[in-house]
Amino acid sequence: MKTMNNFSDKVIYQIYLKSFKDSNGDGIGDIRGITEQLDYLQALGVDYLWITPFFVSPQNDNGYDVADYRSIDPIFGTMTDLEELIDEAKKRGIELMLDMVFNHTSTSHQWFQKALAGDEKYQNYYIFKDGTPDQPPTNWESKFGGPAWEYVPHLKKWYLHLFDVSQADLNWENPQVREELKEVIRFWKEKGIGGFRFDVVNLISKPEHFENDHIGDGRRFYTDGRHVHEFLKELTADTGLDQYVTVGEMSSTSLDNCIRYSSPAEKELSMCFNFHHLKIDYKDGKKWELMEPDLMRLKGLFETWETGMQEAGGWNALFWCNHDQPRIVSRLGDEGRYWKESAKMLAASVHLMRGTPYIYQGEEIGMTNPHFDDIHQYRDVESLNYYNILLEQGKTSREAMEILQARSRDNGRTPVQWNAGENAGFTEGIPWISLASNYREINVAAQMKESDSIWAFYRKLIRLRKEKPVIAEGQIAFMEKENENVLAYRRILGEEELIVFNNLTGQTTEVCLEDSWKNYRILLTNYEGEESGTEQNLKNVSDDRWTLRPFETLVLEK
Ligand code: TEU
Ligand code: CA
Repeated sequence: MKTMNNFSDKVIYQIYLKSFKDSNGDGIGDIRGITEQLDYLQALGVDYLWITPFFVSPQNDNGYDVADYRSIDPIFGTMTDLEELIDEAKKRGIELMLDMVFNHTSTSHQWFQKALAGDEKYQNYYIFKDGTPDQPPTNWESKFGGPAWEYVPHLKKWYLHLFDVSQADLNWENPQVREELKEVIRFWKEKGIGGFRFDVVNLISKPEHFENDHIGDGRRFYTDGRHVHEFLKELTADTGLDQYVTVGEMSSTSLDNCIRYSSPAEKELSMCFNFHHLKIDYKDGKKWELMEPDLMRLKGLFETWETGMQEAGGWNALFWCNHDQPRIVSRLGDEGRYWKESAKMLAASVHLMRGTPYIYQGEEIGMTNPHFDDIHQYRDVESLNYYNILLEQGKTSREAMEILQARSRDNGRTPVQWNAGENAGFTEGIPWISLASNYREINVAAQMKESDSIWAFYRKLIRLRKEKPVIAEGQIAFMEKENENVLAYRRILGEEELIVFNNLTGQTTEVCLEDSWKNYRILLTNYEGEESGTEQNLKNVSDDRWTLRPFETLVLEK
């Protein structure tokens, strides 16, 4: 039986396979590359590796366009390589979590190919609508830009694609589709996979009637759709997924729905990703318009989601970074003077909350955005589409480039910087995407040598979660609510208590101290040379105010 305690002290590490480690010199990260680095991951202390899709795919969306759910794309290796990885990982106490892209398949998938050939059974696997070329069924937009429908002249039908034109949405209303997908889960369970991530799984249930959206891009008609909870319950019950760690990626979702997706009593999923906290620098909610981060909004969202999930028994996935996001140190931290402090502060601020922390490859060494300044350096289909859309909207190429430098998904996809050698030790060939040029300073080898590196700090946070039940299971309550500069909360479990302050800014700032806290010990700070001073406390402080330094994290323990 799944209980929250089975995974509350676990930490999950995300591997974007293409950019993690290349073992054979073709410039593309691969499964054997992960196996080579298992000792590194064990030293860091993570429990699960979420690996982005390695299934056979045309790679139009780097593997999120799956053409065969049961086979490994040869560019990433073989089934034998994967079996070896599973075994070697288990030896180190690490489980694999696979990425199930079940909202859509590649149009190269044989189901779609049969549909195109006229087979009605397989047309019912997708969302085809009769029509004429001049009139798409609705005015919905693809999340990668342009219309969400594509016309197939010889069928006289349109098909729905919420993402790229080569990613056709599956018809979950068709029970045969649901059975096919359950078989995929059973197949990977047999191989010894320990968990699953479900890509945009809150988009799987489309409406009964398709209508135009006059106020948005169509998402309100299919997000957290009418049968999504039933479908997830059925998938979980019929494949025994409640015994596994599962996480759903929830696009533009709501708290109420995420409570249902993740409450143990509902038996849907273990936890949810939501992205509201990563839109606090979107001007008017638009990803492709820049704005300074709204820190009050960030704090408000954390409070709403943390306390809302806690009250109703839901569970959050905690994260800043993934393969779709720019690097957090470049976004909310400081790439210069306070690079190290800000990277550590950002780490502490989410790792000490209630939920399961995710670390995205390279985050643990403070990797930054690459600041590509030539469109030819970009690889991502979304970035390339939007570059053109921005130009069409009248932006200059320089303005469009500035936006990509801040917002492109490729910012998080540059190769992991392993060492100061050629190509940062990622490949002996030509990397499929350029490296960030700072790899001689920022790399794993350098960080592992240094006792108070960002890497060492992440390792400490992972260890603390395992040592201190108050981190894994404690209640959370937010403090300093009116203070724009500081994200602060307390964690409580029985007699155990933590007080956590994070200065989100590059300036000094003050927080309120309660008298009793002055006897608490300092569990953690992120300033050089002070992290091991655990017997210190604030006893001699006479004031009820305390000054935090730029990007300082201060954690007091009762
Ligand atoms: O992403 C879903 C998603 O909606 C966003 O992350 C999206 O890429 C971004 O907001 C667009 O601005 C998932 C995967 O994580 C992503 O890599 C895939 O491209 C996408 O689904 C389609 O499978
Ligand atoms: Ca390779």
